[in-house]
Amino acid sequence: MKTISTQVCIIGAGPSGLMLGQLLNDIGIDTIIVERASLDHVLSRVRAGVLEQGAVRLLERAGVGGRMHGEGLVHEGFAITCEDEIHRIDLAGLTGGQSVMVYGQTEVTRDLVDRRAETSGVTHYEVEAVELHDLDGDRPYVTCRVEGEELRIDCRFIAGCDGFHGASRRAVPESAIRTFEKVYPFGWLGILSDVPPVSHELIYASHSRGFALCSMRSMTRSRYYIQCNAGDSIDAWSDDQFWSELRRRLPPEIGEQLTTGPSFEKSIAPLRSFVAEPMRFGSLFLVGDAAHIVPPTGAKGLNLAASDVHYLFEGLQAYFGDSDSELLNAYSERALARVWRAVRFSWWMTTMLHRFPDHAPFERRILETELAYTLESDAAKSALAENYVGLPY
Ligand code: FAS
Ligand code: PHB
Repeated sequence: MKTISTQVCIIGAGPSGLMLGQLLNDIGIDTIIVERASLDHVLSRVRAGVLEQGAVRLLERAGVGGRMHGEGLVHEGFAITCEDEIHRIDLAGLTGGQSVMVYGQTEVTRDLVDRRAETSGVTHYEVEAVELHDLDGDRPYVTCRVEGEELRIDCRFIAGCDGFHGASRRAVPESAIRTFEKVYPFGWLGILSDVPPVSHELIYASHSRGFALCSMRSMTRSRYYIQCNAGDSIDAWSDDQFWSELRRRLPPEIGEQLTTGPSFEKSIAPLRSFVAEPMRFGSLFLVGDAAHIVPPTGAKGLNLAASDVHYLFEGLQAYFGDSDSELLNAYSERALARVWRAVRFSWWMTTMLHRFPDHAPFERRILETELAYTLESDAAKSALAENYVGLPY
């Protein structure tokens, strides 16, 4: 078996792994990324669309702010519709001028992949049989198969950036990990279509037929979602059926403006809330979706990956730069404090805006009142806005 060594072995070349790898490489800390999928597959993923300012700043620090600022859209508000009513949430006015950046995760990933190549970062794609070893000691290692050859990677730390279905969290003894989970009784059916978005800002639609979201990737490429049954297949949804259902969930004055066209991407994502505690096991640190999942309603998944990376990067920088372990030892507590606030917000927005098939009339009335109160109260809208733009790191 061939053996190589690095300071930090990163498992997963999604946003978490690529952001962390770039920040570390840029200050001279050596990393190797091992990724199960092909580069093409990694670059083909669609997923998130909204970046908090903290994530924007982190990406700027990683040297990938150029195209984001050139092509991304700064949004200072969004709308919530309730049947035929339209309510704008003035993010900037409610948060002293803060905004979010609409820039697709696909583009973030492309920018990070290109930057890593420019700065000679080592990434192995299509890696098989990744296993983590000796997490309890200070000489952990990863074994895997690269192009049919067995490889051992000796390192000081392992960053588990391999998402919800990855190997990292599974490498931790069950007795050492505590998980919290809520699975929602519906999914999101999403499409991409090269048609102009129906509005210049996002629209979160609460309707008796179900939730819908009007988003975008640019002013010529729309990203739309409708709440669907958890067991639905995309084969059950033609483009015409999708457009017709989306239009029925929007106020008529918006639905009439909808430009439809062929979808070139169509997928159904299940919705769950999930947190694993703690996020550190000896020399292994769990980052991003490897440690937590949120329903996309609050646009927090990718943004939590960014704040995890921020905390872990600070810890590794102090450890390798000043032999100071304090921030590393605080990683899990710091990250989880922000994770749970985003998990709460994402659960709250999801519960308030979706229709739950198993809710009794009382629950339904309570949620209708939650939404009505939120839309009429400046205090409630301020709380919504400060969570949506992102709580401080
Ligand atoms: P990722 O899952 O993105 O990346 C993990 C990487 O590890 C992948 O490349 C994977 O191939 C690799 N990997 C897995 N197992 C491995 C192994 N054993 N060895 C090596 N590599 C391995 N968030 C939002 O904010 N808004 C959204 O609309 C939204 N939509 C989503 C839709 C879907 C279908 C999914 C799954 C997620 C969505 N998310 C959304 C959340 C998403 O954006 C994540 O938060 C984000 O991708 C997190 O990034 P990572 O932590 O890097 O995990
Ligand atoms: C998206 O554009 O994909 C998107 C935007 C906001 C969300 C979820 C997804 O809350």
